[in-house]
Amino acid sequence: MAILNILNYPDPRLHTIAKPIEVVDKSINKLIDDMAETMYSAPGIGLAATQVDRHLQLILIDISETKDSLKIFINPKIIESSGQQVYEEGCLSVPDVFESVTRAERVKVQALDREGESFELAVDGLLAICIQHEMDHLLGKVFVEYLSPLKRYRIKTKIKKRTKERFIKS
Ligand code: K1U
Ligand code: ZN
Repeated sequence: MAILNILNYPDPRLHTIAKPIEVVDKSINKLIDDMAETMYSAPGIGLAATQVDRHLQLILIDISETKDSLKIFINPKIIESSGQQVYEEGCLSVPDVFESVTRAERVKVQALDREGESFELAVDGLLAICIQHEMDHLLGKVFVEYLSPLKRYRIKTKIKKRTKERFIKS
C-alpha cells in the first residue's frame, strides 16, 4: 500500500469532473487500498479519488471511531434525498478550515462495491453529509464553493500565506 499526495485547494485539478469506472479490476482495488491508507493516515473520515489526482468516480468513507468500517462507493448515484441539516465541514484538501454547509439530511445511494456488485444504502446524519461532500469532489466541487465570495477569498489568502511561510522555513 502507499500514501498518496492530497491536492490542496485552490489547485485547479480539484475542479476536474471524474469519469465512471468501467471495470472494477485489480488496479481499482489497489487504488482503493492506497486511498484507504491515505485517508486513515491524514487522518480523515472520507476521501474522493479526485483529491489524489485520480479522476475516477470512487469515494471512501469511514466515520467510525475505531476506523474499521470502511465504506467504498464506485460510480455513486444519489437516488433519493430529503430534509436539511447544517454541519461544520472540513476537507483534507482545505486544511484547518471548518465552515457550516447545508445539505440533505437523508440520502439513498446506489453504487458498486469493490467486487463490482451493485448495492443501495439509505443513510442520514454525518454519513449522509460525508457522501454528499465526497460526491461533490467527483463533480469538481470543493465545499468552500458553498461559502460567500468574501469567505472564499479569506480562505485562499490564509492558504497562500501559510504556503509562503512553509516555503520560507524550508
Ligand atoms: O473530503 C475530505 O477531504 C475528507 C473530509 C470529510 C468530511 C468531514 C466533515 C464533513 C464533511 C466531510 C475529512 O475527513 S476532514 C477531517 C475530519 O473531519 C476528521 C478527521 C479526523 C477525525 C474526525 C474528523
Ligand atoms: Zn473534501
